[in-house]
Amino acid sequence: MTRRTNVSMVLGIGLTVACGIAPQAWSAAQAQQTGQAQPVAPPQRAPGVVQPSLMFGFETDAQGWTIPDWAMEKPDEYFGQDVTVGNEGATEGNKALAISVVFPGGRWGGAIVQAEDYWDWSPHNYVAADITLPPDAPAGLRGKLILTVGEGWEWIEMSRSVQLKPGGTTTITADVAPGSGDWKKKNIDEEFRRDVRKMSVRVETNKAPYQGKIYIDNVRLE
Ligand SMILES: [Ca+2]
Repeated sequence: MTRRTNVSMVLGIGLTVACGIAPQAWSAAQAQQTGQAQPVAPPQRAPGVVQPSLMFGFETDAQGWTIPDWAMEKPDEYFGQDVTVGNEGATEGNKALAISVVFPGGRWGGAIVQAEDYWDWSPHNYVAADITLPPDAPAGLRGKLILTVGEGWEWIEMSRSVQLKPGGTTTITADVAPGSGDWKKKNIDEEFRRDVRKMSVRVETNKAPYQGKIYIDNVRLE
């Protein structure tokens, strides 16, 4: 929620950068008085007012989201069983994607689902998804977004994972603008968000056992 509020603020900086060096960054560099410090460029925001865009609401079906074959072939690491759509866990409309998982506990385990397409996210600065857990889910489950981008189909994970709340909804948001530090890749450029080919959600457990559902809804660009 705070991110949304911040967008107009950073937008202002982004527009200034388009005309030269941001005044804030320039004066900060001058304050160094060393003559060596370079102004740090803030992430370059999409110009104008960004209209949020719903990518996946799962109101009719799974919209192409599946467990990838490679994960099904690693039953000792990935414990997602199947993907369905139902009335539980919706944060947009009435339905959500539901992943059935059987985490054995005692060691790392993951469940991953993905969709594949060719997306140009240039008009947007953030990608977000709501993850909802039933009340009987254990504490300690974490989630992150993973993208596959560009001609080389490069797999790029978020640089952090987000703790998921049992019995509640957690929104995972990642910055996709050039200069973003939210990904395990340095020097995120404009091409990153211009050529996105897969989007995945991975939920992980370190030790907690869990047999039940994980819900995903309202996958969107902001
Ligand atoms: Ca929905």
